[in-house]
Amino acid sequence: MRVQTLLMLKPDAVARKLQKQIFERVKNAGLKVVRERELSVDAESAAKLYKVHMGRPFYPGLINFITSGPVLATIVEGDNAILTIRDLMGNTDPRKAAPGTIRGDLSDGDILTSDGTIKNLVHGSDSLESARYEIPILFPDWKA
Ligand code: 3AN
Repeated sequence: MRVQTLLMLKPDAVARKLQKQIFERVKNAGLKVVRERELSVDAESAAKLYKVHMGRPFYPGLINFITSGPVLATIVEGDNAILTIRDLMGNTDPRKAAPGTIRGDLSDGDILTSDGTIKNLVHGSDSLESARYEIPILFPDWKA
């Protein structure tokens, strides 16, 4: 099924200028970046985006990290885009991410923020429901 998902390059990926390498992988997986927008995530959007993690020990650090610098928000489209992007990203912890994945190949070893949050380059929606919730937070004019 042709679907759209949110792929967000986090502040570490933007700071390291990994956009081209990541987009190349998206393209090679048969998917297309249909929208892109560099922005600073404000506290309100960050709280919406990470609502499911509220109350977890790493939540404050996660909010700090995601608001610490510009992100590159993208909408990626294609057959099975949600699962394909999740596979491309690799394990949440880059130390456990397989070779061939974005996190496995592109992490530089500097993966923890000063407060212990994992910096892992990218975020991708984990379900159709999450994509429909997350995309309009960063693309307010998006229609499902
Ligand atoms: P993913 O990004 O692989 O979907 P989630 O959604 O479970 O993983 O976690 C969201 C973000 O929260 C992660 N990308 C990471 O930055 C941070 N995070 C998750 N688990 C931990 C943890 N145990 N310790 C520190 N940070 C974490």
